Amino acid sequence: MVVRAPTPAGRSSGKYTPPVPPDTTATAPAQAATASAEAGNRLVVVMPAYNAALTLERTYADIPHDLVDHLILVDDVSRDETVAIARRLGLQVIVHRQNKGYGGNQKTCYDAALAEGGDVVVMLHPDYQYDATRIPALIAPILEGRRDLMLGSRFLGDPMAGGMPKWKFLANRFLTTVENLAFGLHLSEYHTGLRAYSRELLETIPYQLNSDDFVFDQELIAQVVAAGMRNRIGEIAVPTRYFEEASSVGFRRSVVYGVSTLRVVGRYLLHRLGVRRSRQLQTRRRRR
Ligand SMILES: Nc1nc2c(ncn2[C@@H]2O[C@H](COP(=O)(O)OP(=O)(O)O)[C@@H](O)[C@H]2O)c(=O)[nH]1
Ligand SMILES: [Mg+2]
Repeated sequence: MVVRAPTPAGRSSGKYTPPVPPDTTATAPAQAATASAEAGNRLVVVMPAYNAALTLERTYADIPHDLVDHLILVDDVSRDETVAIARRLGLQVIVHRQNKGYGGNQKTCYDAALAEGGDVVVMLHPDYQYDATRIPALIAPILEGRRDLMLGSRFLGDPMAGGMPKWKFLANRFLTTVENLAFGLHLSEYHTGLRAYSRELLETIPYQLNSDDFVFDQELIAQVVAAGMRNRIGEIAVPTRYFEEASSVGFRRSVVYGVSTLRVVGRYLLHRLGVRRSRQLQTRRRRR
């Protein structure tokens, strides 16, 4: 069921976009974001939500609304007031009939963002864990045409200072090392809940074939690498906060996630070596 809330006045679609001269100089992130937004790039923010009532308003308040054209929240059958709060805030709200999981939720998010004409799509967890005021810096390299996937990294800063438990820190370091070796990348982490994508990337990658569970995020990065877009991935530092509502994934689920991530790496390597081709790792269409 798709429910569209009215768009609050003064924001979003239909705004006048004055012509701007071509930008030939390197710009600060906020300036670059503003200039490109004025040049007609449509920024859509998606929030995959599950029981986010206690944190949604705070997350929403930190979003740089002057840059954002459209906001979508996909609710995965929350048992709290997430949907009512999202509607009150004026978001487009899509409600799953059944709980599909974190990956299934993101599939709906990206389908909806593309249908809404997003040129740049930001995925933000609505649990107030990631500093949403960093969105301008996150999207700047995409708007400038230098990147197609941007990750907001906790590990370029000090995640333990933000309260990340030590065992999560160590597990993240281990998985990141394995993934970097397999994918030929030098990322500081792969497991963040603040990301930005270009439209071209979302149209190239068959994300619909991915898992409905948390490992969706890792499969997507494997797909980007397999599509030959390794050098189109970038990252910036994003401060994070750890508190009860921001972190529901416990030890058992994390172990399942870790094993699933290693399986993704294995599948990628077999595909690369031509031992077992994976349809999931083939592109939906040729890149421009
Ligand atoms: N769709 C769906 N999303 C979930 C579920 N459990 C957690 N999430 C979402 O997944 C994201 C990451 O979970 P979270 O508990 O914050 O993980 P952590 O911050 O890495 O410990 C959050 O935005 C949650 O709302 C679930 O069962 N289904
Ligand atoms: Mg979280």
